[in-house]
Amino acid sequence: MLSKKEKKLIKEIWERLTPVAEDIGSDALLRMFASYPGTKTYFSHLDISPGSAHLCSHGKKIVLAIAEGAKDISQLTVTLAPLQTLHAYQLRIDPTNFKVRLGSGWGLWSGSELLSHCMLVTLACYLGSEFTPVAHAAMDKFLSAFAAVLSEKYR
Ligand code: HNI
Repeated sequence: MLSKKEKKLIKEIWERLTPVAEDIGSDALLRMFASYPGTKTYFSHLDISPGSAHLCSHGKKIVLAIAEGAKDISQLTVTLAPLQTLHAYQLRIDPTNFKVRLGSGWGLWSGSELLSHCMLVTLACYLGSEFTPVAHAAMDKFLSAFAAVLSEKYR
């Protein structure tokens, strides 16, 4: 659960990042493709090389969707309903498709969690010391909730 203060912080961070949505989104995507190559298979119809038009426009869409969700976190399931349907039914992004190493054992992370994780790293790089432990913890919770909603409908 996010406190009122955390929700405010998250909203402010994403508002601040909206003008650089393209940079943030494409950086997070490139990190996901590099660290978890299996995720690239969903994008075989697009040119996802660094700096490409597809990568930039897709990166921007992702960040704007996250920023929109951050405006009213209590309404996340409502705001994300169309994206949930798209990812679960049309794109069929399998939430258990990606096996990654977690600590000493193998764990299963959903695709959206992978992207959330990469997004955290991107934010840390971009925001530097502004990305305080408090902001990090709040963002982690928010992105996990976001990812959970996106993959919830997959059967
Ligand atoms: Ni995702 C399309 C947001 C995770 C694969 N995705 C979108 C769109 C948004 C979006 C916004 C554009 C919808 C539209 O055009 O109407 N995706 C997000 C967010 C996350 C996420 C916020 C995670 C937090 N998507 C993922 C993951 C994968 C993924 C993990 C696959 C590994 N998404 C796609 C694909 C498309 C897509 C594929 C369609 C791309 C296209 O343009 O054809």
